[in-house]
Amino acid sequence: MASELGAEKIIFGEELKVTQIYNLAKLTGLEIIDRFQLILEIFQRRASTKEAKLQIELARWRYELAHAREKVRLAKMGEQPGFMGLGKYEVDVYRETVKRQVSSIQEKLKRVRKTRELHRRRRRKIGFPTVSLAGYTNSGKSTLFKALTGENVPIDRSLFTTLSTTTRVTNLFGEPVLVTDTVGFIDRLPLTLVEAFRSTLEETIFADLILLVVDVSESFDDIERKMKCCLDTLREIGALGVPIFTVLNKIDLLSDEELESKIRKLRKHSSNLIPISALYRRNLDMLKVKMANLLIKHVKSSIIMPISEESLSFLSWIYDHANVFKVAYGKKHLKVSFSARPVIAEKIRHGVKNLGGAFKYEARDLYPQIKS
Ligand SMILES: Nc1nc2c(ncn2[C@@H]2O[C@H](COP(=O)(O)OP(=O)(O)O)[C@@H](O)[C@H]2O)c(=O)[nH]1
Ligand SMILES: [Mg+2]
Repeated sequence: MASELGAEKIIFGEELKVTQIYNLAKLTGLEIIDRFQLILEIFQRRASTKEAKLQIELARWRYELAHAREKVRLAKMGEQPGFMGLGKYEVDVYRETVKRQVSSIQEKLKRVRKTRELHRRRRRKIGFPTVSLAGYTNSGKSTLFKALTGENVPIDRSLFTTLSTTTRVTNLFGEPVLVTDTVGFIDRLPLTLVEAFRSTLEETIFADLILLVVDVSESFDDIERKMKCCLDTLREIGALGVPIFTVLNKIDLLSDEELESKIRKLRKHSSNLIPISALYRRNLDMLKVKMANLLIKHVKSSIIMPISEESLSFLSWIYDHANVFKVAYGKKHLKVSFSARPVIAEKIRHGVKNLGGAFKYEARDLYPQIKS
């Protein structure tokens, strides 16, 4: 089949023994990748922090260590000299080298963990509210990610240099919000990859909100098991303080009655259940309003200030930073009503005072107006 398809690699969904990989490679002349290597590669692509990268390297070396004897034996059989580049190593020499690598990485990890907190604080300094999409592979995270961030959002260019490919900006009612697509949970995660998975997930999960994406078209038992596994893991890596919305995705695949009954039973695990279809963009507005309500609570205010060159340039600043509902021009004064995040409203209050105007809070904790 591989030669018929012109395949360059064969990927197995199971873990293979070194001998099996060797024999399959010999038989087909192709690169053989098993479950362990595939998962490792996915993590590697996702890892951007030093810690996550080291954890992955560690997992790779530990795998080498566990299979060293077998590899050397195969290399010595000599049919394929230098198979995996090991031909000239003796078992003990090789094992020693690998062991030294493992302990050197462990040392580095200890040092890296100390700087972890600093790293997190720096991330927060970007200043925008952040959302992480977590959940099992195939639940629809990337589809939702695309649906949320698909439109072009104009934003300061310099921001992009600090963003990875899996973080993008979305526009929530005029406010920029960062969305991160995280590495997916999988069943039968090889034990040796647990740490690598956690640190890859960990770096992306420190957000103001986590959207836990669940494939609600699966059987109830699967949904419940996966949801529990995600929630437990998130708790264990310390994301407990972050609010979690459980997004029940793929509602297009089930009947209303089915959905109702699943929601009823899932309430005991999560109080924030939001049914959507990411693919068919159903209920995305509802999701966005709930996100906005949490991330960008607005206060509604109005100001009056004397018309001057200064106040007009201040008005354009207000346009850039708040949702302006109405501007009314009098002979000498102008009146602006707007909603804005509390910090912005405070800045406006100060600005207006300096310009000799007046500021009034109309209402607090307002949902942002839906613009569209
Ligand atoms: N029917 C249906 N399929 C969906 C929906 N959202 C995602 N999918 C499909 O589910 C599969 C996995 O989606 P993906 O976004 O790659 O999942 P991820 O692994 O969590 O990133 C893809 O084939 C999607 O087209 C949905 O709302 N309805
Ligand atoms: Mg994905």
